[in-house]
Amino acid sequence: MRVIYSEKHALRDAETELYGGQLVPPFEAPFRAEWILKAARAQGHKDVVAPEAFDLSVARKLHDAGYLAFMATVWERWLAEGFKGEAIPTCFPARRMQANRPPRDVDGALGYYAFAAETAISAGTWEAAIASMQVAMTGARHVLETGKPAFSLCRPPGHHASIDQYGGYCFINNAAVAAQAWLDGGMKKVAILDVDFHHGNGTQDIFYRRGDVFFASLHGDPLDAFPHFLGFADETGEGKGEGSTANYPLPPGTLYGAWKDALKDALRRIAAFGAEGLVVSLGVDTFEKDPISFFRLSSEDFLHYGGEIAKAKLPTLFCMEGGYGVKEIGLNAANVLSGFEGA
Ligand code: SP5
Ligand code: ZN
Repeated sequence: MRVIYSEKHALRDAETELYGGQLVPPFEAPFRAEWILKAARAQGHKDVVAPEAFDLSVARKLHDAGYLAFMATVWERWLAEGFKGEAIPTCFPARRMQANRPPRDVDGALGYYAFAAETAISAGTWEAAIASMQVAMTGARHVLETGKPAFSLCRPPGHHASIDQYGGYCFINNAAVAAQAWLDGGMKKVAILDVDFHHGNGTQDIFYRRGDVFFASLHGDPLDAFPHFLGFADETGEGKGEGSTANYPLPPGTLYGAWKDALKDALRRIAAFGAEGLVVSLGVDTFEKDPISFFRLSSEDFLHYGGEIAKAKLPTLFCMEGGYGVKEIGLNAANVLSGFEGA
């Protein structure tokens, strides 16, 4: 399978993540993309290309203009304040406060445009996020033009980035941009299948009121897992989007059997929707040894579910999302691609 990879991912190299009351080295770090690329190559996915130089015009259709302007300048503004650490928000528009006036002050603006505080902004973050989006768009173009599948090795990930908020290690919603690029290129209906351990709150937010993109997500129950405040089964879409969101929250300790049942139901819903293309938000943090997650998939299970996704027989783009800490993230991601092609 064609793999799209940019060395610019390495520009996203924050020193800190707020975790357990400490500033620790981030789980979402450059080694991830390197290990995944190596494992993909080792399984024969050797057609690796660099991304094309797409601008932000498709992203501008999905993300708020004020949000994108903030992201482009926040690091310089933070430095200009004379702060010594990385940019982390401390004050949020909480219940019964006003969330309609982006503050002038950079500290305030961070809280306005972030939904979570674990993700520190550092030098190079925005450049890497744009490169990651280009990786997704280049994969989308390849699938649209050839009908063949592709793996966009996106880093930083994207599925938590909403219309106007970053967090969960995500800044631009790569999978959403890829789906929009397909619609702009002539597809009438697209599906996004999110198999990352965490709910794709950003992707859901972006398409919640639209009828042209079906969003299905299998994830840790928000009552037990990040992002905690979205991803419940009763969220089904709104207005033109009513019925085009499907959430499968699953409990701690979930094994492949129950996970696969949810996957099959999601794929059935996607087929009924009439999607012409499938973007897979591919997180491998469902692995049994993932350091921050609680599903129990084995490396073989990834191979198997790649085959299940292939049964949809749709033009398919895989966009890398999460998966942390352990050597097997490469094996598990490559197994999904190999399972897809072997089916
Ligand atoms: C793309 C992606 O996978 N983003 C995930 C961001 C999760 N960040 C918050 C992690 C909090 C983990 N809490 C773990 C508790 C373990 N008992
Ligand atoms: Zn995740």
